[in-house]
Amino acid sequence: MKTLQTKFCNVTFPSPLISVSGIVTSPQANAVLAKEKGIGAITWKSVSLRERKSHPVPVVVPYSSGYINSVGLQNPGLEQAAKDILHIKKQIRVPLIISIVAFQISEFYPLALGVAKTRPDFIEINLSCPNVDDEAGKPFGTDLLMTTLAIQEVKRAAGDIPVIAKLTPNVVDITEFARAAEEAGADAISAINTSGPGLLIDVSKRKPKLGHKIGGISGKAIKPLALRCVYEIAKTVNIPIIGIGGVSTGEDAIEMIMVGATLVGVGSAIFGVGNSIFPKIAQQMQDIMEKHHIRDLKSIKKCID
Ligand code: RRO
Repeated sequence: MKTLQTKFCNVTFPSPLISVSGIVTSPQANAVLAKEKGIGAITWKSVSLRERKSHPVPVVVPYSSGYINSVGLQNPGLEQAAKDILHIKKQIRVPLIISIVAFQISEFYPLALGVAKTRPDFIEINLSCPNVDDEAGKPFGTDLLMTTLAIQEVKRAAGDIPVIAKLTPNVVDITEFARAAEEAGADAISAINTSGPGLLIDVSKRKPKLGHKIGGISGKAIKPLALRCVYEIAKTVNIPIIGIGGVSTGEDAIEMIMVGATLVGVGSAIFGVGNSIFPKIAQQMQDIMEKHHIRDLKSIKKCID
């Protein structure tokens, strides 16, 4: 049996397959997911300084090529999240990545400091949230200066905890943002967050299917976009990458590693299949490795010119 064990930022992961932020939201459900065979790490739903309620339902809608969502950054806020994290940390044996989200640059330092006190293995900065510092309401991750400032603030608070910058694909040149993230001190990059936003219409009701009308596109539809982004980022920076977007099979995961990812995020497929998607993808990866004489995952990483 080929090993899937993977080193990422000097932390050992039992598998490169990790849950992405925002799919499994309740603390206890994450503790259950962490026990699944083939899972390498858990990523927590983005935490903000203060509690946020969800957008009007439905907040996630499936369609023929994936999903669109507009959950609205629903989370209980830092104080409650810190208690939840400390409680769940005792129950899980895989690395824990805590995602954070802020609406002004000045929020990042106190937020990251509060999260760092819970001693997660990683802090991930979600740079694709609405940015109320900016009148246009753009996510931080579409502005190079904001990307730099957000990462610098989180790095200042995180101490020895490695920081991952989660990039949005909704920019003209994602490599500029990857370079800015590396130069600002990010220890790793995750890419991509949802694409779009998109819109689906219910013809019978003559209205949008999502309660919030528009939302991020995920799942199968964005796999080629994610592969292209990871490919370009891997050519640009020297820090490791978590490849995210439309992964639901072992072949998808191997493709992500071939274009330069070290870890591979699984998101929408958890909605579709449930927690058993992890042992399923892990087994398929091992079968592909056997069939194609792949010694280990390191030997195929970034093998595409
Ligand atoms: O909560 C959301 O609506 C959400 C978040 Br924080 C995110 O990062 N990406 C997304 O598609 N939805």
